[in-house]
Amino acid sequence: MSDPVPGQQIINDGAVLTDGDRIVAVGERNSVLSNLIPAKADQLIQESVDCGGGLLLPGLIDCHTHLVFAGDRAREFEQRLEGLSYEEISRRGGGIRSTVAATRQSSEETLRLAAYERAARMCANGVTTLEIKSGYGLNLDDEQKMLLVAQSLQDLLPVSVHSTFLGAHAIPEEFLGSSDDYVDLVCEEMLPSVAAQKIANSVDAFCETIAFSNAQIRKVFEKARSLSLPVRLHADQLTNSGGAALAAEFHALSADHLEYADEAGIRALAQSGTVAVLLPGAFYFLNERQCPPVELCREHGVPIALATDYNPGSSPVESLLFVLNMGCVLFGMTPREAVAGVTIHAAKALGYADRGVLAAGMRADFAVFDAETLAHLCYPIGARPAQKVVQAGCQTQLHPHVSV
Ligand code: DI6
Ligand code: FE
Repeated sequence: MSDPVPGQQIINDGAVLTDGDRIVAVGERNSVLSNLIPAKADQLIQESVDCGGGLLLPGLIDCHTHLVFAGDRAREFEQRLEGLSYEEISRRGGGIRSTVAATRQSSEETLRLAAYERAARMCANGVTTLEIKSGYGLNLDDEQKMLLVAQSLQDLLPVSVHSTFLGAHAIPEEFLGSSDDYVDLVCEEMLPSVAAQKIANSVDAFCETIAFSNAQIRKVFEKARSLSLPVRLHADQLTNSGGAALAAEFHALSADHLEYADEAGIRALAQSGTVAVLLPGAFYFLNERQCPPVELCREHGVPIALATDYNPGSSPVESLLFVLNMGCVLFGMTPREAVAGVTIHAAKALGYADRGVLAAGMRADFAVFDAETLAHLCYPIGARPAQKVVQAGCQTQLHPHVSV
């Protein structure tokens, strides 16, 4: 299939040659093999894996999750079914703050075990890079605990973790009525400590009427910039608060959600090179009506990534494959755009130039699916996990009992 976009071409009868954790060559089988001295090809190839005609993609990248948490929000799910809104539940002290209470009470080991189980199921779906946010601790000790748990997952599973400090996620109980004091704590104590310990790769914040104002987020981002930490933003999810423009002003890696972003916001993202991360799981689960501006992103050339937003309150969605389906059905994306959203554009949303594309020099992260075309991958719901997953050049063991 010819396609002008590099890295988005489907090659029939293709092959990938790797050396250690890197790709050496990719293309049609014959041309890949011609990279090798023919007489020595057998000796040079130490291991060959037949993918059985499956669809081999770059390892999938879930660039927005909150998967370290304790407890659940099933009671709030019921309250929403009874007619209460997500914002109203939050104003009554539930929402993010109820997960904060459970997470603070949970030991690092208990959190790790639960997060490990969730991440293992995501890996079985072909995920090889996972972004994980803090934001349910909201004090230095508990934020630190979450970030350490997040980072430790890459020692336990075949996955690379990008950890994100989300101290400005919600105003903690003890700072209700004095949110500026909490923002000062984030800027003066938490951010410097997180940066010194190198436990976060980036900084996120929640810009919303029920969370932090633009002025407060500007303070957090200025501090992050002074510590050389890149930023990203939960922007314009429930209202248009100018979040997209704020993210662009700080050259954020990504602006996430964006349901209520307007054309000025999208134009600003285009100019700053910020990726739009769309989260159809939260849109679906909160029963939202306002779709994010996909067409404006296309018009202005803003790359669109898709992610699970996996969290107990607004998106209890573990499957990035289901997110592909929702991106198509709910947001009108094409299967090709959806797959680009969990590979090449998701890599950009995390600031990575070494993955998300099958090309020489890139990381040897792959997932193989029993699918003929990208449409075959996007259309079933919850049916087929990955058949094979390779991370950093090593084929990973897929545990059937944890696959979904
Ligand atoms: N927006 C979201 O969708 C998640 N965080 C955020 O800022 C929700 C987190 C939660 O409800 O626990
Ligand atoms: Fe989120």
